[in-house]
Amino acid sequence: MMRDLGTGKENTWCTGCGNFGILNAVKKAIGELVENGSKLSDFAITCGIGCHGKIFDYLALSGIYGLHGRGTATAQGMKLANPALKVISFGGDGDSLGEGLEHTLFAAKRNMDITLILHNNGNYGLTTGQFSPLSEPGYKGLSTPLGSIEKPFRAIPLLLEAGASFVARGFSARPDHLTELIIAALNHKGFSFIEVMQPCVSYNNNYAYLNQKVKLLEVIPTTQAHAIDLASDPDHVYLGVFSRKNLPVYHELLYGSANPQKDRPDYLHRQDILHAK
Ligand SMILES: Cc1ncc(C[n+]2csc(CCOP(=O)(O)OP(=O)(O)O)c2C)c(N)n1
Ligand code: SF4
Repeated sequence: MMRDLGTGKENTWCTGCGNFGILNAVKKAIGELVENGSKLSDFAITCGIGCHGKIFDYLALSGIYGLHGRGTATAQGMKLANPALKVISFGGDGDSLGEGLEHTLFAAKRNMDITLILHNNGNYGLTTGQFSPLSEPGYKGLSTPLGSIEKPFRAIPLLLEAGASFVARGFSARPDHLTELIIAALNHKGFSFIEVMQPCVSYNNNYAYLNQKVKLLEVIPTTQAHAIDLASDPDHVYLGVFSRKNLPVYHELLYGSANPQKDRPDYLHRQDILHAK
């Protein structure tokens, strides 16, 4: 029987929030990996601050509840301290591409062997609907009552340009497809990024729009230019894998196959090194 990764904590997401689909897909993906030989202790999670971050409370996994925008910074530290871990970072669109933009882009640039799951609800949900770097033009919220006049970032082109070696998009209302993407991302060696389109029923209920526009990619695009075109298509929200490349990963460039935690000299040996003349 598949292990239940729930914590029993009271769930405070709004009824109908897309975060539920993401939580279920993550549980299913990790459950399947555990059935196929991984151990729960192989996984570690981190998050930023926002509605997305509450997923930390609902998953019985070890990790660090990060600061706003610092989920990928925390994840990089965890991976470098113990490269044997599969580290998953959960970020919001404001969190990862606003406050934490530089951490996200540099983690991708380094091809850090971690997974970032971006909960893209197109606004700052927890703080009641301010516009985010991914809000569509015209988005009306607390800080843009007349509609946003800014052009949004497109997460997939941004992360592809930054150097992410696995880039995909899922939809919270297609949990089986999302589960497959999460398994593929966790099995990928290198920086894996999944943009999850997620309605925020309270401040940006784009469920009907997304449901009508989503379309599955049939194959992985063979060029970055084609991947960017498809990811930016104004008429469709393509779902699937946009790019998957085998590239050197940061911790191996740094340490080779060593693991600083497991290979750490004991206390007396460290004292000897410290006091050696
Ligand atoms: C440095 C810092 N700035 C601002 C805040 C206040 N704050 C908390 S959550 C949040 C917005 C979260 O939006 P997003 O990351 O898109 O996540 P969502 O709630 O939509 O899942 C803000 C601005 C904070 N906690 N820390
Ligand atoms: S405010 Fe939006 S993102 Fe936050 S729990 Fe409610 S529906 Fe979900």
